[in-house]
Amino acid sequence: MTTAEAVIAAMQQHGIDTLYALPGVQNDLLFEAAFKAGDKLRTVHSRHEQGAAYMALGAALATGKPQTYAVVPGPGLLNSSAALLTAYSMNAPVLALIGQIPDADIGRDLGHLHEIRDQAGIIARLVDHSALIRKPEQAARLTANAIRAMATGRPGPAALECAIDVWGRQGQVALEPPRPLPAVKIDEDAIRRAAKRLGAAKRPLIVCGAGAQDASAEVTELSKMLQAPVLGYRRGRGVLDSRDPLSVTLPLGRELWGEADVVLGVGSRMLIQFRQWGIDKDLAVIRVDADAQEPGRLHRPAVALIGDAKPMLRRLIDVLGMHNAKRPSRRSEMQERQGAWRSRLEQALAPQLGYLDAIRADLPEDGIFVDEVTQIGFVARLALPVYRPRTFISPGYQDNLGWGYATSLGVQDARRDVPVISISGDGGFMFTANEIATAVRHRIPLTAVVFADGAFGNVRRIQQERFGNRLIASDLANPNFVKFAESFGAAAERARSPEELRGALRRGFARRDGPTVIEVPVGAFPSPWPFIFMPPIRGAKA
Ligand SMILES: Cc1ncc(C[n+]2csc(CCOP(=O)(O)OP(=O)(O)O)c2C)c(N)n1
Ligand SMILES: [Mg+2]
Repeated sequence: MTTAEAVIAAMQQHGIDTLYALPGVQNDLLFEAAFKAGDKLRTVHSRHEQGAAYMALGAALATGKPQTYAVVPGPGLLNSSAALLTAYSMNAPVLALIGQIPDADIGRDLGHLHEIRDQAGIIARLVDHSALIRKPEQAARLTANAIRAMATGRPGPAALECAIDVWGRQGQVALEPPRPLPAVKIDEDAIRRAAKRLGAAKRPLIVCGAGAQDASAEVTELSKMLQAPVLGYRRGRGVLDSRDPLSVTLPLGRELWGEADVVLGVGSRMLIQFRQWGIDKDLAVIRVDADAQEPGRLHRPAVALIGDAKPMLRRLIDVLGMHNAKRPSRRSEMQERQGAWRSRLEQALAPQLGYLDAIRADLPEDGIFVDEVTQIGFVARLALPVYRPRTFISPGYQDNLGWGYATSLGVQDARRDVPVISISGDGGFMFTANEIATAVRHRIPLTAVVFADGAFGNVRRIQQERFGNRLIASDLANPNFVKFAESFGAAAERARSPEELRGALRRGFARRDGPTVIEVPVGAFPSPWPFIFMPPIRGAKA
């Protein structure tokens, strides 16, 4: 086998069947191996390396499974780097295969095509696990190690470099079956302490982050046992079905934080809670996290349970059964409080809510919403009902403008069985609008909605409100998005109201052989920020 064939064989052994990629001479022999893999490996090529990397990220977020992208070194790597950074911050298992100049010349600064100083060092700052493949005999093992590292502890991306003259080298390759991940070690004493605290809590609250996405059943059961509201914002949405009155977002979550005596944080950094809302000695915090470093970063927890949320919460549920107090239902109280906040949101943010209601009405229960850094997105994080895990995909703390369209293509490519909606502003959409060509080429049936206000609207509003209307660098000259999308061969239409959007979405979701772009011309939206950046509600900031 060649090095490239060994990498692909190892990927296949680990269930990876798609390579998102943009080719170039350093990786020609990798693509030759991908060609030879035939039906066993789909190669989905993009029009810019950021597109390939965001697609791998989207596929990883939609499935929770490892995904791969391949790019040339130097500019190829750097073009993909914002997506790789986002994969790191989102703990997403994305494996980057990155080309290199001739093996013997790495580090010599000779001026080879795409040479970049210390590529390995740059990569090592972006991901926790990386390696350079130097011969075919190492290739399968290094690939397996990288894929394993992506799923071990706090998940995250990994990268493998391989030189132009190494991909094609032949050698004896021993393919080993994937090793099972180490079983989660459960600290029974810590579980007991957590169960006692929670069992005796008067007003418990559960805070979910992305690390809870695969523990939806357990969080739902705990919520019921404890009558504890479950707060999910951005990446924690959908863990508890929004139709459950105990499922809350901001700003009601902040009120509940202010009242709580015990909080169970599951797979969340809890930065908003500790840094914005405050903490005091009357609130005991229990953390469940795959990363042993995380729970103590901002505040010393009463109990830290280190390991994957699902097995950890399963055990906690078992033990809680022996310690839990009898509890009256909080259903009607929560229904009432949800209703009160909904009316306040409706008073302040009606234009955004109108569009979100239209989207929710036509997006099926298992359809996937991909968020962007745009006005509709900010309100979606607060108010779009989400019914299932992994159906609300939001960029997390990077909040990097322009991630949405290409990431959504990866989501839709990996989940062709459900409709996916991508929302963007006119600013963010143009970061990767070139990838409409990829959607057409690979018949990806994504429906994308572009809210066009002719501005980096968020920036403009800040300049209006805080800088005396001194507008700079925030107005946009837009294409006609309908004609633009049509010129690629995509279906496109314009919708001027929530009602028109509903019709357009229905047509988009029904079209399963190619992409749809819907332009929604809009004016300035009211500010959502008073509901997001809220003042402290207890104690001091951690
Ligand atoms: C990579 C990156 N660059 C810049 C920003 C700063 N930023 C935040 S929102 C925004 C404007 C968004 O404009 P648009 O996509 O049109 O959405 P709108 O606010 O108009 O709805 C900018 C420039 C960012 N979040 N990420
Ligand atoms: Mg805009």
